[in-house]
Amino acid sequence: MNNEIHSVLPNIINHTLVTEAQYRELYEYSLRDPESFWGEQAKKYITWFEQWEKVFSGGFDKVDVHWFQGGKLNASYNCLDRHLEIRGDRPAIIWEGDDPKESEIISYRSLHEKVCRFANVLKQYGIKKGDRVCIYLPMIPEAAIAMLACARIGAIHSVVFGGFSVEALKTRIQDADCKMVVTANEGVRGNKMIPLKRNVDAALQDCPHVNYVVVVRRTKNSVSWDQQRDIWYHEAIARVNVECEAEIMDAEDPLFILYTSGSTGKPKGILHSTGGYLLYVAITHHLIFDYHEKEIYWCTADVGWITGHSYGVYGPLANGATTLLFEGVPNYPTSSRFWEIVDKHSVNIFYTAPTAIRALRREGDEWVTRTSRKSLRILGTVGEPINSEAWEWYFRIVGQERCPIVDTWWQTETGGIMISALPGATPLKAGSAAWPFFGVAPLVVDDNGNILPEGKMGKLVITQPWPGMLQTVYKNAERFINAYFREFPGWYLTGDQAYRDADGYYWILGRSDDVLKVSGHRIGTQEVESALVLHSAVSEAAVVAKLDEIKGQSIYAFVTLKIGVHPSEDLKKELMQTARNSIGAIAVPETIQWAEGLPKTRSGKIMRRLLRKIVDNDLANLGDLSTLADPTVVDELIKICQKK
Ligand code: 7RM
Repeated sequence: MNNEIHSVLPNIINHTLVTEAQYRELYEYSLRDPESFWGEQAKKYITWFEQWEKVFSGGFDKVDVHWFQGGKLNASYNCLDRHLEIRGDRPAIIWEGDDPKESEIISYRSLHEKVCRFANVLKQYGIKKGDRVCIYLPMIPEAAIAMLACARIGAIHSVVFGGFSVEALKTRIQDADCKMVVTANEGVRGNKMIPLKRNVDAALQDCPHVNYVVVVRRTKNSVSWDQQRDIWYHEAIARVNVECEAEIMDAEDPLFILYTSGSTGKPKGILHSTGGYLLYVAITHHLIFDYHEKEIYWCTADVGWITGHSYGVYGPLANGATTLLFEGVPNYPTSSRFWEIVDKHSVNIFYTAPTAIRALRREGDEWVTRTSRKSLRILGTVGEPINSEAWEWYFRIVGQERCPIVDTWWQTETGGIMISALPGATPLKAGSAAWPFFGVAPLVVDDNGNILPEGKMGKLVITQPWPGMLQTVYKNAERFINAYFREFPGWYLTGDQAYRDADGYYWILGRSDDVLKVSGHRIGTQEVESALVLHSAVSEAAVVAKLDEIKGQSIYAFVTLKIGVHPSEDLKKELMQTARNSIGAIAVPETIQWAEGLPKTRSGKIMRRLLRKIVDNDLANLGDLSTLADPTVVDELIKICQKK
């Protein structure tokens, strides 16, 4: 992808926390003696009620990893209480509403009080340590408050992105067996209303274990109400005490579940721990964003994704930072919105996704250059590879060639950033995520697990445990092993393709499995296929990625209709609606291609590899066709795809 660019950008700032030489020394130490390294960091970054007995034990061979066993702490205490004395009046959250006229600043003291109150509400309605609470909220302070309130009493939150459909919400509530849902009457994004409460009502028809629904009143519009089950957030918090002691949690007690797509089956409930996770997001937030006291930090990700969890809420708050939460979208009211917010709140560190950068670049420089952005110091990206045009634009136009860019590679499963530059310590190469973070041991291997030389593309694996890693797949230990440790026993399989260059920089090229990244959103091809075949007209569907200039990838669906069904534009629309209903707007195929037949192996497996090549018009590299059950299918598909 970007392998032609090898220009190393000299450092434009100094990382005052770590230098390049220190990075190298510390990195080597962190791998040689992880116990000492992580033990020291755990003392530095986290306030423990009781110290651990062992920093870590077990390993990837038996997949029996434990971090900080015996240690006691509370994530909400670390994000709130311990900051009160030194920075109680400093802003913890700056909230910027969808409407530019709406914003709010919440101090650490005030956030602490709000969290304690809501924690008492949770208790009042029967939520106990270990219970699961579903949070289906827009980007409003109550999302962070609800997360921290769960953490405070030891309940496990499962945040579901507000853009997910009724069906997707339902299956997530059921899988985690949630006892409560926290939602809003409506969400507001780009001046459009999102019927969150209505979706919850519909989902709960099939969720008998949910006893209560707490509803934040975000808009004035009324919603239907179940007197026995529904509770207004503002009424409930007014009725309870402001004091709520933080529960003493084990380092290995789960903090949250977050569902993410895999290459097969339904989304997986990724389970994260309290101690290891919090330490990992705190240290990475501090060092990778070079965070300094009193700086304003903004991560644009929704709390419904891991980036919102780790770098919108837990990482920054654990470090006593000011984190900005934005309810809206980059192009409302205009395409200047991001940069207007940067100026309005004097944002110093800005972290977003390549897809947003590309979309804004297309709108023209004028939207950016009319703003000052002088407060900006560091820029970050995450979610997918960043192409060189987008990188250059971000660097030159947004950052005025003053701000280093940290291209951060990581996953829902890794908890925090795994490969990234340390701004000012790592010379930058546009398009490369650069070097592994402390304690992270990546390797690029071929399909047989042979270590590949520099410059050779292969599968990216991680060979040593790190504190932020997932504990398991919720209630599915077998799937945990199969998805991450089966292909190469002893190593964690990332599912990404990458290579390492001669300077030790990692270049992440995309997924090596059937997972898509559409506008940075992770979607399993099989999920979309399962959605499409729900339609009575569909016999079979195969979904692949098509390169997209803005979204990175778009969903391209090959659909075989049942005998006697006639293809039509209306039917295409129905199928798109089926995907929307079953998953959400992010899963709607950009293209639906009718196909008489799909290329299959003789054992009946769809050869998506071939479909990808056909979609990308890479016909010279179709590869071995001898395993095809019916080779004429391929010729037929090439013909119809080329007609477009
Ligand atoms: C944080 C997040 C994970 C997948 C991962 C990659 C891709 C993420 C980068 C990237 C290239 C990056 N979690 N990915 N960051 N690819 N460069 N800097 O996105 O679970 O939703 O997705 O995202 O394929 O495996 S995620």
